[in-house]
Amino acid sequence: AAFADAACEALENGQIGPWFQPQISTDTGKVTGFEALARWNHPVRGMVSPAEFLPALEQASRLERLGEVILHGALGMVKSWDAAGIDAPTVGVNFAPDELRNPQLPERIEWELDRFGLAPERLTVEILETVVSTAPDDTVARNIAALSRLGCRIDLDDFGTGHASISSIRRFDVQRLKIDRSFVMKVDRDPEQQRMIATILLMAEQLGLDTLAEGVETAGEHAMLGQLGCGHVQGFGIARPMPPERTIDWVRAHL
Ligand code: G
Ligand code: G
Ligand code: MN
Ligand code: NA
Repeated sequence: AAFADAACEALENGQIGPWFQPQISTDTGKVTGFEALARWNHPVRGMVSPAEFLPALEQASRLERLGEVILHGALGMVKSWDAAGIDAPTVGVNFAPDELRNPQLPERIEWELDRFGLAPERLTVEILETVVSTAPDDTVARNIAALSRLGCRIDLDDFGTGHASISSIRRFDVQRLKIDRSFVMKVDRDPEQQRMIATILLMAEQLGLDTLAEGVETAGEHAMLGQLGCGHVQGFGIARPMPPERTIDWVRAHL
């Protein structure tokens, strides 16, 4: 309970906010976006993982507030990129299953986009594959459809770990599969991994979906994913998540 109280306080005093991890096109090597990842920079403990504080915030019913803080920070970052004249087209924001159950979510997102004067396609909504696999409740389905209609991009996160049906991928107008790290690991050295990635990429191609491999840790994995035809890569091998103030210099150094 003490930890949950501290997390709630951190959320209000600005200690919790988004860091950003770049996403790269395998064709051009250019940055096509960043994923916003919640971080708690604790004055004593140092960096606290979202794996620890998300459950605490959820228990305290503060997940919605976290979502506001991260979305606000992420869209503000896009404005800063635009102002700096760098090209980093989209920001990806993770939405927890509980947030997707809030009927006000699409309105809130539209309102934030308006407030920043940003086109909806600048925001990529990351939804876990598991959310669309098990028949999602009506509100979740309505929310995803509304965000799609608004023009936000939809990424299916941790793809390969759930059981999204092809019909659900279609129905929710998913644009990109974020292939789970478990398939990416050692893909340059393991033929079994190559077959799995190749299968996912073939399916994506046939369905007209874009692809991104997550958790790319080595140059060998990066090169193999490019050869196999994966559209984008993200992972420690390209860059670790970085604080907002480092993103502009990072993009400038990677043009
Ligand atoms: O960045 P890291 O690997 O530590 O993230 C751990 C988990 O927390 C991941 O599953 C990630 O999707 C999730 N996560 C990170 N930031 C956010 C956020 O802003 N909102 C939600 N709902 N989940 C997040
Ligand atoms: O669930 P989601 O895919 O949103 O989680 C992303 C998480 O993966 C982030 O917490 C991020 O810190 C972590 N991550 C990003 N790149 C790598 C990587 O190359 N290796 C590992 N192990 N984790 C990574
Ligand atoms: Mn994600
Ligand atoms: Na993921």
